[in-house]
Amino acid sequence: MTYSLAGKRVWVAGHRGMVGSAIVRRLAQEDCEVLTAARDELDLTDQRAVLGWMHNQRPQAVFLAAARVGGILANDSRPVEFLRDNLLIETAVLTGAESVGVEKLLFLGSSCIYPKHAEQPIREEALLTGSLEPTNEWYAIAKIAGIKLAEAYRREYGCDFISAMPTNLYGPGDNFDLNASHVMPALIRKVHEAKLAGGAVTVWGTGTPRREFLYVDDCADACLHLMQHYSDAPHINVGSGSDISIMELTRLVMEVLDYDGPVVTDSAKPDGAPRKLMDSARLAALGWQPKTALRDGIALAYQAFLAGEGRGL
Ligand code: GFB
Repeated sequence: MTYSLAGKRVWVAGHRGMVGSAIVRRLAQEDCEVLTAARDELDLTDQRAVLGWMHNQRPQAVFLAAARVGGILANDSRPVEFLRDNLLIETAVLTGAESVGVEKLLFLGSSCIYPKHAEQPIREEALLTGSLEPTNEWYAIAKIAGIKLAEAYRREYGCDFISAMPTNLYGPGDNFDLNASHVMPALIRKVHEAKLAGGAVTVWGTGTPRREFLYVDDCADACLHLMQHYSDAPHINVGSGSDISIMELTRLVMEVLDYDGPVVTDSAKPDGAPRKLMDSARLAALGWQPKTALRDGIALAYQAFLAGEGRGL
């Protein structure tokens, strides 16, 4: 154990989001005090406000899960928000963390930081070795800047800031707004609605790209594992180790939701990266493995959707 959370004041920035709420759920198993700040209480893009809040609340550990996030269409159509707001959030929180002497901070990025045509499975060393996927380069550059800022604070101020790069996540609290969501919640909603109304399930693009998926509660568990057992500059991939084509995923979601209607593709929508399977061997070497199989995770995500646990419904 390199860092214990026992008895600590732990801030989950972005606690209402899918990842943040999963981290709050996981922290309930730890003996620590969880700090949160509602959006209307603290604007994370306002550096002065964040500094003031952190000086008042004095967190000892921070999970930075707050970010402007979205699927391929949202990223492609709102570049300013995805680049500017994510840069503002990470700068404010990391600067505040150094200022108040936070003992340990974990910064959450995304697998889209890697080059579009990176060798698969993608190792952490692939970062900045090639051009990015155009549909999410704005978000990717913001997240790469966050990794580098965490590294800079470690190097110049000795801050114990680490970075985790999760793959495509899904689960309770996801965004089901079809214009902003990622593919998994979109397919769950589309299949559910096709089942109720009949008709075809529309898949964006060609359905041939492959994606790796990790259930969000597994990601939260991995974040705590890294917080407790990892302390170094390089970012760490957090993946499930296997991928699936979007068309195969569509069939799997239809199986889990018990719907066997027609599937059509919408070639007017982008495919994005052809593949984004990560090599998570470093995380495995630290003693962590995911627990939730894809089929089981989809069933749990569907239950959460039916229970209204999500946004954009
Ligand atoms: O999940 P997704 O939006 O994001 O799209 P990315 C994954 C693949 O699913 C793409 C296809 O090839 C989409 O064309 N797809 C099929 C759909 N049907 C749908 C649909 O109804 N909705 C959506 N959204 N996709 C994201 C980045 O890239 O990965 C984010 O944009 C973040 O910034 C996230 O990094 C992890 O996997 O392509």
